[in-house]
Amino acid sequence: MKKIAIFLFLTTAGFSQSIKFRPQMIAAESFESVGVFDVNKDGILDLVSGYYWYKGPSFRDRVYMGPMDRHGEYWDCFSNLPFDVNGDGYTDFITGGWWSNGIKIWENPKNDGLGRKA
Ligand SMILES: [Ca+2]
Ligand SMILES: [Ca+2]
Repeated sequence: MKKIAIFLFLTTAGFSQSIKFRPQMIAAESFESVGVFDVNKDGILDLVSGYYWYKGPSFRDRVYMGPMDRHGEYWDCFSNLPFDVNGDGYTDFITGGWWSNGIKIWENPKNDGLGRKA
């Protein structure tokens, strides 16, 4: 089983100090990629991976976003690129996979979740 792990940025000040990382277990789900951006615009970075987003800073609470296609052992989400596609000030994300032969835009509906846009 694949596991999602991120490395937290633990620097305290300046560029002259060394950067330290520590692994943190987020969830046991297995997806192909993860994006990092502020989903709910509270000033805290969140994680988006597969059909969930995980609320920062603890990433313990997850929000289901909607169905996602699966092909064998792979999910059709080989990237999670944050971008405000519709220019409303809320970050959406762009994903795509080998089997979909295209890209998909998940539009941020400005509340506590994300939805799929054709
Ligand atoms: Ca946030
Ligand atoms: Ca947007």
